[in-house]
Amino acid sequence: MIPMSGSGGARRESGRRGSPPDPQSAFEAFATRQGPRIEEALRGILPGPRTSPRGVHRAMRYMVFPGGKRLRPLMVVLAHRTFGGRFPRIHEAAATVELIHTFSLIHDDLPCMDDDDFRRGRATCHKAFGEATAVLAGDALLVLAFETLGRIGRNGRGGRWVEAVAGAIGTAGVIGGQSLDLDSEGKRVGRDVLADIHRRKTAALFSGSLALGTLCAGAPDAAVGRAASFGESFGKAFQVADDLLNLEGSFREIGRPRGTDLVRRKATYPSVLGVEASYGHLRRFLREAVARAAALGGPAAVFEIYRGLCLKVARRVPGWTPMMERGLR
Ligand code: GRG
Repeated sequence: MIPMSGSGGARRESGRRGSPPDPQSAFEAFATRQGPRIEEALRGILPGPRTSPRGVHRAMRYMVFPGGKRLRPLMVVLAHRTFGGRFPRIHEAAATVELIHTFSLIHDDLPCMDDDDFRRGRATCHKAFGEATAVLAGDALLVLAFETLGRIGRNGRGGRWVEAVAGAIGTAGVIGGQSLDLDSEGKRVGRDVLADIHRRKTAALFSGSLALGTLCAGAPDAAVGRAASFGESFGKAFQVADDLLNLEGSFREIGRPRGTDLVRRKATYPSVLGVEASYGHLRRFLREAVARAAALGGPAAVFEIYRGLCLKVARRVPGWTPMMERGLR
C-alpha cells in the first residue's frame, strides 16, 4: 500500500500546543490501523504467483501489490465502523472493491481506452505483460471480487451486497461514465455532461464502497443512501483533484507524466471550466462531503476521520492553500 503523499501546501502540524489536532491525523491513524488488515485480506484472496496460469496471476499481483492508496477499501471499513458493524470478514469485503478498482485501472490504461504507459510510477499492466494478459488479469480481478462477495455474504445478505457493488459499476455507474468519457474526447462538452461523466466514472465506486460497508454493518436502507451520498460528493471532489493533479502535479506525485488529459483532449474540470473555477468546485464538493459525513450520525471521532480524508485529498493538489480550508476544518 502506497501512502498518500499529501504534498499540498496546506498541510499542518497536528496537536501543536493550544491548537486542536488536525483532522488529517485522524484519517492517517485509521489508515495505519486498517491498512495492514486490508493487505492481509488481499493476500488471502489472490492466487499465488506460482499458481497456473502464472502469467495472469502475476499480472494481477503486479497491479494489486504494492497498489495505491487503498481509499475505496478504507471507505468500506469506515462506513462499517460508522454504523457500529461487527462483521468479522469486513476486510475481505473491503478487499473486493480494491480488486474492482484495480481491474478498472488495467482496462482504463489499455491502448483501446486511455493508452497509458505508466501507472503508479511504473509500466502499466499491458506494457509489462502484453495486452491479452492484461485484459485477462483485469477480467479475473473482477470475477474474483464477486466470487469473494458471494462466499462471504452471510445470512443470505450477499445478494444485496453484490447488487450494490454491481449497480455502482454498471452502465449507470463506472462503465457508463467511462463510455461517456471516451465519447467526449476532443469534443466541447458542457458542465452537465462533465459532471455526469465524473459522477459515474469516479464517484460511483466510492458510493458503492460506502454502501457496501454500511450494508455489511446491517444498517437500514436510509443509512445506506446517506453513506452513498457522502461517497458521491467525495468522489466528485476526488475527480476534480485528480484532474488538477494531472495538469499541475509531478511524475512522483501522480505516477505518470503530467498532462496526459491535455494530450488526449479529455473533458476535465480544468479544461471545461478553467483552473480557478476547478479549485472553487473542489472546495464546494468537499464542503458538501463534510456536511454529508456529519449527517451520517456516527461517533464524533469517526466524523473526524471523514473530515481528515477530505482534507487529505485536497492537500495533494499543488495549488491548494490553508485559506481554501475555511469551512472544512
Ligand atoms: C466495471 C469498474 C468497471 C470498469 C470498466 C475501464 C473502466 C470501465 C472504467 C475506468 C474507470 C476509471 C479508471 C476511473 C478513474 C478513477 C480514478 C481517478 C482513479 C485513480 O484512483 P486512485 O488515485 O488510484 O485512488 P490508486 O492508484 O491510489 O489506487
